Amino acid sequence: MPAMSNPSSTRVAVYGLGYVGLPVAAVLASRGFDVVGVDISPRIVDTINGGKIHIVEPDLEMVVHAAVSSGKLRATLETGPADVFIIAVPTPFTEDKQPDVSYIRKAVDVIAPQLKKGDLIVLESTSPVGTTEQIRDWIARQRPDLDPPHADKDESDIHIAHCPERVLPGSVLRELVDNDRIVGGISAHCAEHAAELYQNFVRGEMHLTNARTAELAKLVENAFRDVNIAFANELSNICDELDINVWELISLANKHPRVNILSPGPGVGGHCIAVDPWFIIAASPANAKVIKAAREVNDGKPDTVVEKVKAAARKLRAPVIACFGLSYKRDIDDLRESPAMHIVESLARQNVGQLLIVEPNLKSLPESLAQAESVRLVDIKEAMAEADVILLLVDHRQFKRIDRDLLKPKIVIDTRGIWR
Ligand code: SAJ
Repeated sequence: MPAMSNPSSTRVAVYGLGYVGLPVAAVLASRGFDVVGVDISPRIVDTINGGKIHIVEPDLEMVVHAAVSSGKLRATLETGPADVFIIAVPTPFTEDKQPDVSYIRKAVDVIAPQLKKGDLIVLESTSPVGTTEQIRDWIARQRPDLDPPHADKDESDIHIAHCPERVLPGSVLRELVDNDRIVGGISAHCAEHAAELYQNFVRGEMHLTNARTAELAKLVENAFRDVNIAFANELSNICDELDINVWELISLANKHPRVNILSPGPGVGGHCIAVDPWFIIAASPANAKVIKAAREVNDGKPDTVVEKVKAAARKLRAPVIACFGLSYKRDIDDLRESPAMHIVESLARQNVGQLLIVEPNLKSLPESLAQAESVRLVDIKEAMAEADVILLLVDHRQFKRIDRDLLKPKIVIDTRGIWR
């Protein structure tokens, strides 16, 4: 499949400059496209136009800085016409665990008036099944002058496809280029047009399909991981009850050639794995039984950890508890759906003791904790000197290097098994 013929004369507008949109925008700019990044936050727009980034992601700042300096990437609050529109906005869920596609709707409302014949719209955001077709219907209502794509029709004035992002936070730049991509078009031509775009920077294979299959494939990938992590978390609960070391157990079971159990932890966080399975459950509640049970096991894990800490604190007169890590996983600053945050907030709310937080990826505590009197952000040294209870929540690389002898006199609750 040929790459898009002339990147320098193709303008790409990327909506949403977050963990997905910003790397995509920067990489497209580095391949010579004329890229406009659109975000609703003036702070994010200013940061990027200054050649800097607002998130922690290895090497990304370098690529953004180069793209901005070369004039190929600029961020803006308002948009104009483009040839390609990429939507990379959040798709959270509501309180009753229903998908919320309102950010996509808002982006489409801004894009629709700017569309012209031949334009391509790509939805990168993880989305419930049917969203790409929904985008087509929203546009058709606003732009009756444009012939919209349909599965059973070869030609259309515009093309719409879903090309779900699959990058792992912490390895985004490598995975953006190396991973295979699923490209789901509303029609076959839509998929081909989107694949041409991605061909410019993706070294992995392109797999063309329809939009609904692409939507479900993305959700299923994350549900698969959630179910497997739930299995590990359930094992850790069983092992606690039976007084067996779960880490030893898993490493022994994994010696079997067809067994590969993942690692238990304090719960599952992030904006993807803890969220996406609910989109499947909402769409097919009667069938998604294992997927739902897995969500419940993983969501229950933070409270199990809180109970362990409370039991340890009860043995002390004025407990000082050092909580190592707040982010949802190692070596990033992302706090979204973080089980560590949930645990620390719960301990603070219940006044379990004085809480010393160690989080090398943050310069200050998030607002929900900054106000609490009993909570302080400290460095590793201070935490080790003052705490009676050491609660390991995130396996950041700095924590792995801690001298095991310093841990000996402490009550250690290691939810990730890094000090075993
Ligand atoms: N976790 C465990 N035990 C494990 C592995 C992970 O407790 O053995 C926890 C992590 O600590 C974290 C959560 O699970 O709290 C999720 O972390 P992750 O590294 O598995 O995944 P994410 O959420 O950072 O990224 C996922 C990836 N999906 C898959 O691996 C199937 C990524 O490829 C997706 O692009 C991303 O979701 C997304 O945006 O959907």
